[in-house]
Amino acid sequence: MVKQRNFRYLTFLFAILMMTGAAVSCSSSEPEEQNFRITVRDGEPSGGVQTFEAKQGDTVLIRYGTNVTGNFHIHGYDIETEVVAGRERVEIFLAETTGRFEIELEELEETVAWLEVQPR
Ligand SMILES: [Cu+2]
Repeated sequence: MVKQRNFRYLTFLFAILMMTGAAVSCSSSEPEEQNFRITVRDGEPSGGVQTFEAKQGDTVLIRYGTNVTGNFHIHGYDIETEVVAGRERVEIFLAETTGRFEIELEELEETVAWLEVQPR
């Protein structure tokens, strides 16, 4: 009799813990600013081709640098940024569209990074 009551109490406690856990993991986080940097040397991204991760609604800030003047193109968002050799340029935009998008050095058709936007 006593054991059964304890069991029921534990089940109840477990259910409460599960619900609390679910509530915490489902709570949507506030939009953030995500900062990234791409440095290209002779058409190759230094440190390799990285994936920049953001969540829908985040502000994305990408710092571009290159030793050869060229256009950086974020596919999907269709944002093109001309970067002059030796001069840093910053592109800021709102990550509204979810998905995985190529960032390309347009003239060389070289993938320099990926932007991955997850649903919030
Ligand atoms: Cu392109």
